[in-house]
Amino acid sequence: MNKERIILKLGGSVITDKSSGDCRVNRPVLERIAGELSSREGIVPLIVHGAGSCGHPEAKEHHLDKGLDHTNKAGVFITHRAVCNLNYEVVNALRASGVEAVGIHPLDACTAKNGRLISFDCKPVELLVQNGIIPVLHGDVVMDVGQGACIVSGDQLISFLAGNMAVDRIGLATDVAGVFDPDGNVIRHINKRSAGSLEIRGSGSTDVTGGMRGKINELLLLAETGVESELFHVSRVSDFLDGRDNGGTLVSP
Ligand code: IP8
Repeated sequence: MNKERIILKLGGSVITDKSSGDCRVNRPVLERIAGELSSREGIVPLIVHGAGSCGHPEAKEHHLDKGLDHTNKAGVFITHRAVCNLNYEVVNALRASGVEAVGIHPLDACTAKNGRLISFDCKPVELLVQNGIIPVLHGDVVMDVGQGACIVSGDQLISFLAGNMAVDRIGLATDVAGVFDPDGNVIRHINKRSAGSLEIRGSGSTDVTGGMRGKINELLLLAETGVESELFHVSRVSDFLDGRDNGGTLVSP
């Protein structure tokens, strides 16, 4: 049987508690998702996760989204430490469920220019997948040839991976059911044309990567390269993994 290669993004707001300013990992959610992944033989997943309360507050405090200057160098270490700690928790949850996984840290492997990734050697990720080990990547602070440093979101990483590796499906588990229309109904399908007229509300104020609007912009860029993605509520992860309707929003070319 040919296994399906899937990128699953776990939104920072689903794997952490963003209600307080402090880093709080949502372990029950991580354990549930790890259990879902461990029970699916026909899938080869790549996991990407966001930062939530373990990285966004630090990135904002040190204004790393605006670049590096003589005042915020310590922010590189502090922000990276926060997301790496979260990454360690995600990897541990997977391994505790019997899923072999290892963390990949963008700061170590990526270069950006004015906030956009310009290089990332995907070969180690490809070899991990081929050898049955799940790579777990995350949004991170990345060194930037234009502005010193920047914040690369997990969504931008998905685009990069999908552009440089063979992937069958891409799904983003979030704390909302999808993109909503003004009446509060999930818009089941968006593309570049229909997205132009959408009013998309941002998420919390600590989100330095643009919240839902940033996410949709990134997925539309991905769609322009011919790759579609699905955004759905975290409670529908099993539907996504099994290829059933997940009630969310499909972003397509
Ligand atoms: O939560 C942001 O990644 P995202 C990464 O996917 C940092 O937007 C370090 C704030």
